[in-house]
Amino acid sequence: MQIKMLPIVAVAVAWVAGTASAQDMVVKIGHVAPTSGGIAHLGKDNENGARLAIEELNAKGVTIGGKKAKFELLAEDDAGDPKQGTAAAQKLVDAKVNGVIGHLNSGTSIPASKIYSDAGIPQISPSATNPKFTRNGYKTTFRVVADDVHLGGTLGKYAVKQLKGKSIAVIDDRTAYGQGVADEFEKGVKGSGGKTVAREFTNDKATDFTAILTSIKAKKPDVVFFGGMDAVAGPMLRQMKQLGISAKFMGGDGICSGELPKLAAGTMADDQVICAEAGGIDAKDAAAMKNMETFKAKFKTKFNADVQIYSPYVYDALNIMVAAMVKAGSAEPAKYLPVLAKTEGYKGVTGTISFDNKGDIKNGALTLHSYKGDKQTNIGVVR
Ligand code: ABU
Repeated sequence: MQIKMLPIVAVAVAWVAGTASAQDMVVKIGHVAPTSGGIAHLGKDNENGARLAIEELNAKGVTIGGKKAKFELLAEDDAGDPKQGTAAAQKLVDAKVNGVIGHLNSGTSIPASKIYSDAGIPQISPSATNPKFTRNGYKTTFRVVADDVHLGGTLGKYAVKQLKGKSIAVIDDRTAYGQGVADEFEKGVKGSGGKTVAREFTNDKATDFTAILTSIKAKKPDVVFFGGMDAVAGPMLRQMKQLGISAKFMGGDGICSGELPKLAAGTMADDQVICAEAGGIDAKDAAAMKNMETFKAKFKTKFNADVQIYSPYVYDALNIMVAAMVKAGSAEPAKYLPVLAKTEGYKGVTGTISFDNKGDIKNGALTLHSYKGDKQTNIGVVR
């Protein structure tokens, strides 16, 4: 065997570098959202929340079990499609990620949760609100937002009690999220003594709602609820205006974006739209509001974009996962998962986060918003 001799200086440098890298560890965090398709603007918002968290963690320097951690983001696009969602999940499992933040949609997060559970990899969704997500008994599944029972039920009650809706129409996009939140909204309306006069459906890629809106118009609704995302709600609002339907328009977190006024092309009247973010902080909590403003300013500086909906929730979810790794002294899923499950009182930019025994946020907040012109306005936090 021929031994190639290195100059002494090179040997010394290699030894130092070798020592340093032996003490370092790479922690791979998977992220999945639709960064293509109709809600790509929301998917990119989520992904940027993860990028900001990773960049800060690497800049700060985090030690896990005595080793300096270098965090890497493995970002996947599932296009909001359940099949692509499971393919993305399998790809991340094969890449041996230490944890996953995502997916954005309930329709992708739910089937993907089985894949992560089978692999023992913790998954925190920052935005999937269908209650089934955390009700399959998987120990690896968590979310940092309130669910559709809370969202739909609260909005249904609001439609009857606050808006005094007498003739309420409901439309959904037949996705796991849209149909589920619309069902809960209907229950909330009925539970508050109100009445729904129409139930119609479309799909999450539709652009023409003339037939269902014409049918709804005949029922003279004073409130229209839409279970679905902003990319469909925007054109629906445009067509409501064209058809002369001036009813209040309500929706869950999926329509509650900064982009909605643009998607509706300026057809939203002031205070016509009421939506609920599936989390949020009380405007009276000055310190929490300041933290959120700081987050939004950092986000704007880094990405030259405003927060849409979920990027602060992604940011918190990723930091909660890393905090559990630090506390457990290990980034191995089996070692930090029990610590993650016991997360209690984590102070994030979206508020205080604790998990219950299903992996749901305890005492999750909702923030009701409306719009004036192209600006979102805050109505208030309800729990
Ligand atoms: N929560 C609304 C958007 C994501 C989802 O649940 O499908």
